[in-house]
Amino acid sequence: MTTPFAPRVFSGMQPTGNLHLGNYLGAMVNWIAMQSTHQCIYCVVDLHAITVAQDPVALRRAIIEVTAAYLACGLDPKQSIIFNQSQVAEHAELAWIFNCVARLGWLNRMTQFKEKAGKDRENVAVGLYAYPVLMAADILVYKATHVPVGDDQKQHLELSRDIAQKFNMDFAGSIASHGFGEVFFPLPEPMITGPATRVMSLRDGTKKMSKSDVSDYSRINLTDSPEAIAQKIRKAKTDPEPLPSEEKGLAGRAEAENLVGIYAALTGADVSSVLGEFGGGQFSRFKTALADAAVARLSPISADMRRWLDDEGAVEAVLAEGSARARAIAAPVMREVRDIVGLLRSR
Ligand code: AQP
Repeated sequence: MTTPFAPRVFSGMQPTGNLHLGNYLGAMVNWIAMQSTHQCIYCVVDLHAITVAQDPVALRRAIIEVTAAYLACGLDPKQSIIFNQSQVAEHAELAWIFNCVARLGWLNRMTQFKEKAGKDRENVAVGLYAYPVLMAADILVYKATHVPVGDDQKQHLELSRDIAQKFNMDFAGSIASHGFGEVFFPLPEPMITGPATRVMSLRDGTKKMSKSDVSDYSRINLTDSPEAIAQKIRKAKTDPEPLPSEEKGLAGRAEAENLVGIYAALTGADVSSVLGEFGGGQFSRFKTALADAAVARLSPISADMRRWLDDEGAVEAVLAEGSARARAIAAPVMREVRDIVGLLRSR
């Protein structure tokens, strides 16, 4: 089926701490590649970060650091729009409209909310519950068609599609009578195709690597020194068996599978050739090679990040310019949404 929507990419990361290898291999590598094929909009999603308590000073710092990481990884502000979410008020405005479109039953199924709220569900912020609705607004306020993310975001993307579809159906008459075509919002496609779509914790191969894990040893941060990377990999949990020589031997060995997957993603090799090289050997030799590969990939990024952080004003200027460009796309879409819903435009 042909779609009336020009291809456009949107994605974001939360400034809840340092970016880590999971963010990089699960999403960032894809973001960089898509810059040469698509119009891309990359956001630092600061309004998502405040769905859990943040220290204001640390949050401000994290917004700058995550932006510096974007730039150091290779996002190009001339090619792509790079900005922070809270500077474009249309995200929050469309999220409210979508709060009135999304159904409670849909949100009740979101596994990330259940994991993050845990046993304290009565006490968490309403914003944490409504997080996927804001995410739908982030994407759809730009009528984005493609969303490169890690595997953990699959369910949220499905919800974005459900919200877009319900809006298109609920307001079909108004959309047509305003001359906005048959459908107003595209159904955004998840692109879960990074070199490692789910990188797991170095301490527990059944949990995803995460910024908010209390143990810094669970993740490799893009800012870690070569010594810290080597030490974290040396201490990474493994099992007593040697590495298998074939892929099927990784079944039931979550930690081994994770480390081999990371090495394959970093070196561009496939898992079977990694096992061909290291299978039958002890973890120590493999871990040394893994640390070397991680340091080779991340050192230039952390060096470039430090250069950006020496000039915070330059980072803020990138965000200000990106926000103006983002607003120029979002504002007309939001004006049309107001027309469709029956709200008056401001004069
Ligand atoms: N472990 C992971 N493996 C692969 N991809 C991952 N992503 C996150 N963790 C992994 C992808 O990175 C992008 C940005 O994620 P985010 O900042 O929006 O927050 P998150 O998904 O909730 O990541 P964290 O690190 O776990 O943050 P906290 O701890 O603050 O919640 C997304 O595309 C995500 O899929």
